[in-house]
Amino acid sequence: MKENILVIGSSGQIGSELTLALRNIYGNDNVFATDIRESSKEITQSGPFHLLDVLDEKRLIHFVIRYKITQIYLLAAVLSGNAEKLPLQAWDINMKSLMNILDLSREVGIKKIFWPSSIAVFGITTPRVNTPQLTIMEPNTVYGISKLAGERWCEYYNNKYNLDIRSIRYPGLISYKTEAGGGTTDYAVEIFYSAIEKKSYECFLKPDTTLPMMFMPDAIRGTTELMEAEKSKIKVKSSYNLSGISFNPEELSNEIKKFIPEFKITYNPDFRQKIADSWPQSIDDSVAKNEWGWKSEYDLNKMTDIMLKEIKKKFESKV
Ligand code: AKB
Repeated sequence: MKENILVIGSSGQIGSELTLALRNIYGNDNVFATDIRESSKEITQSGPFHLLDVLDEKRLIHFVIRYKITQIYLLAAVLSGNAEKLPLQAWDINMKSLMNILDLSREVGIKKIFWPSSIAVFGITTPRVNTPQLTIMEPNTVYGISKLAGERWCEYYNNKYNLDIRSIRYPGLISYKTEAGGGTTDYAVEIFYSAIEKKSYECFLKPDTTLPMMFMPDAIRGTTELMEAEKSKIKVKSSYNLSGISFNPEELSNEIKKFIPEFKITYNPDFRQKIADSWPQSIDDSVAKNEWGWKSEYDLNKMTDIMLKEIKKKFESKV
């Protein structure tokens, strides 16, 4: 059966790359990119793009029926740092968007749904090193609470309505295609732009704040591999732990200095330090490895090399 894929949030950090990866798999015209703001030319000129608000239930269901959508990737969310500034609006957006998609999918029979969870579902009472798939989860951020609630709803719709919803607890994602979007881990994106532009960076986290991170190509491949895995292999109905590279600002700065020796970092922790201190330092992803063969491919050096090269190209193309 022909697959028609709806991507909600194609202008965001994950959506801007996942849309292109899905178009490579399913064909450009079969992947409908949507967002509340215009997406990149790479997306709007390679296949269908529509302005669409996932909170507009009527327009959403008309869109899904009109374009015979069979799979939905819901990537719209307010990330951790921004969510603390507007708690109730962030909760509203993060939860209403998911509930709209879950209920619409049950009603019209969507075959598969992807929804991103996060390491933010863990809190200060969670074991922080090699955080297990099943463990204590007492998040103390709006974003983390919304992601934990979302995981429970995904499992509920999986069990009650047999909806095939699949999810990944993304660590901090690092990419060069879009700039940082209000997350606590986004220092690890901003630092590369600042290193190229100013050979320096003021970091909003302490030097020894170790967090689980992942280069975007690994995250995109992990997402498509999860979505293409045999349904019988997918035993986790909430969200999978996935691990990439764990590092702290000092270690990242030292890696950048291998390519830009004159790079200087300073530290000025802000409100996001408390969020980072409540998150794991590393993740145990053995369940994803065993159930559907997940394996990360990028290390810190390889990621740093590519990030600096690609961001340098972006600056040079603006000249
Ligand atoms: C954030 O920092 O809020 C996100 C996340 C870890 O989910 N990048």
